[in-house]
Amino acid sequence: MSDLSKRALSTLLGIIVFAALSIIFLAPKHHEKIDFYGHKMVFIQPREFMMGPTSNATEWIQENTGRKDWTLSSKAFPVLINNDFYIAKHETTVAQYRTFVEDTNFKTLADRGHYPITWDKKNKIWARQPGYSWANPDFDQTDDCPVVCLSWGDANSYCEWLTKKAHEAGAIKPDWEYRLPTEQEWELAARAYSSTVFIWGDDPQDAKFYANVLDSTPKPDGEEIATTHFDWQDGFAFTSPVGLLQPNVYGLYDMQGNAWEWCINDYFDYPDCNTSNKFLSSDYKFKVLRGGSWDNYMGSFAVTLRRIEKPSFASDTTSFRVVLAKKNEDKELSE
Ligand SMILES: [Ca+2]
Ligand SMILES: [Ca+2]
Repeated sequence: MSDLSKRALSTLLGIIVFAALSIIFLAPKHHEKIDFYGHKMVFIQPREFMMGPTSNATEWIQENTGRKDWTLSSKAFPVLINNDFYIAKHETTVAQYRTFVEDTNFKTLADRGHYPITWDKKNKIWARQPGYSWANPDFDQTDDCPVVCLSWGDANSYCEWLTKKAHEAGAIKPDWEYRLPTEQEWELAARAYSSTVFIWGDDPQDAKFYANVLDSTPKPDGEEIATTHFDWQDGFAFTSPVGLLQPNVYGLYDMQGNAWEWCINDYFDYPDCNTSNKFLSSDYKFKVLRGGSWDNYMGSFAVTLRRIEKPSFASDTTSFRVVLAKKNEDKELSE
């Protein structure tokens, strides 16, 4: 090979190596999936989207749930999310929450005597019953099931701990944090690019592919199943391990069903809310849960449906998933 050819080959190799290194080091970092303490995170592209029920969704929810107080919106409205954020692929699990409790000796509201709502089999009512908590719900769970029986504060405390751990480990930038999603972020992530009643379309029967719902799976103790339930058996009378069914377009699992998910912002009326992605301090003392659970039937799975509860509310259906985002200096939380 002539010197000229060798130089040409060397130059070519140099270009290839430079191009490869450029791809590795100069590619947008924000598309990386960050996995800290087992939280696999998915980047959600900031953009404007239509939040709240489309007209057909509003009609459908009101006809099928009779719970207008959970929707309170007559039409969809545009929301601009202009901050980068990641959202966890999965609900937070029993094992993840246990790591937090063991590290901090944290006491949830239930551990302090404010027991979660569970099903009173004797009196056949939902009631606060002593003894139940995230570590001991009223049914068996495996470590990879969503942790339940959590109040808003119980969920928020986990996020604060995770942020502290991540900063200590240098896993996230100092001005980023783990926290609960805003409703805007949750709904954008859940909908992906859909405008249908459910994340999978308009047919509630397709829930069987995407969501652990209230179905006809027999209860282990032979307990009677509520009369309004889906007529298939998904094999789970209570929570299921996270990620068993199909994800949405973003690759997020159990956005509908399995466990309700707390959002960080105060409850606010639609459409008189700030249409950007703020935390919305207000006079209200309520928070919002999204997505429905193992104990819900059709209406609760409308992607826009809002379950409004006091921050101290907890039941054997309440859980959360984390978001990773730059700290919001504007946030003002009611508590
Ligand atoms: Ca089920
Ligand atoms: Ca869920």
